[in-house]
Amino acid sequence: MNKRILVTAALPYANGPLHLGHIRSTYLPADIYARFQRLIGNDVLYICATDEHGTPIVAGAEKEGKTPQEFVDYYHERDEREFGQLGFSFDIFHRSSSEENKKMTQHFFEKLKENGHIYEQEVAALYCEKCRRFLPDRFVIGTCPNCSSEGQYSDYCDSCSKSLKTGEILHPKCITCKTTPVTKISKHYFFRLGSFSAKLEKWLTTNPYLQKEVANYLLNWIREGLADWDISRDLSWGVPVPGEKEKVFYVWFDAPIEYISGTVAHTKKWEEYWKGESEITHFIGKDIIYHHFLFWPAMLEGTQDGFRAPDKIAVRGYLNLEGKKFSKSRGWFVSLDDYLSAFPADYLRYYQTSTTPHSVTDADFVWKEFAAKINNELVASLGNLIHRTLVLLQKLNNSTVPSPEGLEADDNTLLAKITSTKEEMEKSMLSFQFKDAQEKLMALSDDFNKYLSSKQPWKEKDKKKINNCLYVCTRGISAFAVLLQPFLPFTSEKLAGMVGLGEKKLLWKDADAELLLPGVKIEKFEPLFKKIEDEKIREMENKLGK
Ligand code: B3M
Ligand code: ZN
Repeated sequence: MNKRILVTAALPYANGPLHLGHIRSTYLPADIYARFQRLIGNDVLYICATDEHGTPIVAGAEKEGKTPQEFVDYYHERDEREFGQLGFSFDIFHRSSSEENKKMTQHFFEKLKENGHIYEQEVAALYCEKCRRFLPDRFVIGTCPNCSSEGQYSDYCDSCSKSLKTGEILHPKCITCKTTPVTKISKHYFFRLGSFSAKLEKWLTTNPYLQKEVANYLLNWIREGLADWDISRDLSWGVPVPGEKEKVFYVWFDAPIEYISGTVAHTKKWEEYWKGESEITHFIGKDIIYHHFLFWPAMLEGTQDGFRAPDKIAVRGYLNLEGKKFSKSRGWFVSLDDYLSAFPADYLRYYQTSTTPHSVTDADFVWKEFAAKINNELVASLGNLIHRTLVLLQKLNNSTVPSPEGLEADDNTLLAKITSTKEEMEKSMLSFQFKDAQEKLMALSDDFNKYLSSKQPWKEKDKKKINNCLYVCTRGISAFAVLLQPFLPFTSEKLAGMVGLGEKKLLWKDADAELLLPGVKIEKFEPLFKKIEDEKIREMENKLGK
């Protein structure tokens, strides 16, 4: 039976270039999952978009002398292109500033208000009389009360790495005109998150798919008491609050709603995915747990409009770069652009998956490790196996897939191994254990290499034995063309094309079937992977910190 599966990946802020950390925690695992679900025949939608509101975007645009619209247009287009180059198979890559999202966000607000989950309260906020506007944290600089460092944002000191509360900063100034702001009262809208505590606690303790380590963390927060959320901002860029002038929703209010709005923009049947029988799965990094496990389910439930809390949320940890935090300002950074101009997308996919278990543990991106993984595993095992097989087929059987005849025990054992690998991988994939699944795939490649080395068909005199060995190896090739798809889509496409399976719709269940029929000719082929040279790695290492 076909299941409906909705997959989302956290929306990247349209305020800077994507880097390798984003890929590992979110977009790659979500893509592997979406591709796999399609391969097993499910009805999948993979939704993503740029997150285009919020003060960092307004601040970023001002700094570059652009309008917020121009600023987000640039990053939306750039993110979409780079994600495409990495093979991310979104059904739609939408935008949180869209008409659909404006409508849906306002609808959520109206429903939540109607149901008594929103209240108004006056708040004291900093206001610049010269610029005639309220100043969000990012628009106020001053002296850090902890380390006396000057020119710090009012919410965070970059020099002592401490978060600051509103009003704590000393000698506050407007970032634009350097005037000292005044305090002014402003009406804000609050969402009663606290009143959802019991419901959220129940959901966290009974949903079997949530990671235990994450759920426990959240239960502690709930027990400490959840504060209500101020969901409005005095700003002109964002989704307007109905009935208000110069007030928009807080970016974290409209951003998750865009998961729905993107679906609306993609299909008229959006309600089947969000309200009907379906599996709603979010992929996120661990820094946004609070928003997705508390705020978002409460918003969904609070509408009483047929929405429900997500079914699954896969959370992953951060990525460091050569032992240190990514930092664009310090040049300790590898943008996607830098990566893609040096190496194939599939190499990154392979390496990142190999360092990412289904947990919140952090990982380190190390150029030398990256090269070793590619060279020792993709090149030396899988690439070598496929190339050796095709060369032997050419030399020993006129490039033609032979007919098997009287297969022996070791031949059959290996064929059975394809089936068991497929089944075990499937279990891992369904439980988000993509690293394990990829390792199983590579173990199969190692088994094939061992088989080929012990069979030595190039030395064999018995034509029947040669044919059987070549036949078994071609079964391996077609299996890899299928099983590689979620992980290395470009490679699997190339491989399928090379062996004449390019036109065929390959399904997961057929991985252990005889896809390459005896008599089929495979004449044109080339190595799937290229060895990474030390020189190239040194070049990448030398770019860091500059
Ligand atoms: N734009 C990015 C982040 O904090 C943020 C995610 C929104 S998901 C609805 O990683
Ligand atoms: Zn000002």
